[in-house]
Amino acid sequence: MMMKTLSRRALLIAACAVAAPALAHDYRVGDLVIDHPWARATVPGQKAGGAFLTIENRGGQADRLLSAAAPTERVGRTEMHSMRMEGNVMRMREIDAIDIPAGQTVTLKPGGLHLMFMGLTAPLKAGEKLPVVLTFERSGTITVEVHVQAASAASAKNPDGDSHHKH
Ligand SMILES: [Cu+2]
Repeated sequence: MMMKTLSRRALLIAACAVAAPALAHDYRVGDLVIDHPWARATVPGQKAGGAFLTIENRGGQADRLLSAAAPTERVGRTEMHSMRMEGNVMRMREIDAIDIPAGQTVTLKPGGLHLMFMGLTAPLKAGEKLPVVLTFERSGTITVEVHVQAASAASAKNPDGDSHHKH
């Protein structure tokens, strides 16, 4: 009995070792490599939160991100946003698609293009993972895990990605 317990534990450890490469946290679909999807933790009452990732197109043909969706009741809907300065105010607006040119890497990051979880019913907590379904025009659909990270002190300088947004 003891032996059985031990060997099961050994198996679990082995399984974890095998799973380790997943910690690299990137995904491939078609010619696209999607790296490090993450979102900012939100505070109670905050209705929207930004999510970010990089998309590298290793192929010879352009692709486009057509939609993102978080299949959880905690998120009302997920939008794609761009940001630009209007005078001294950073404003964001919803866009229909994000172009992923052939051979290029598009970075969704605070202050730039981003995904926006709208209508949050509960805060996103640091350490959580949220599945998000990305649909590309050419490469199809893939589900990635968005890792929720604490909003860093540095991010307070960037008027993006969370409740400071002006629509
Ligand atoms: Cu936004």
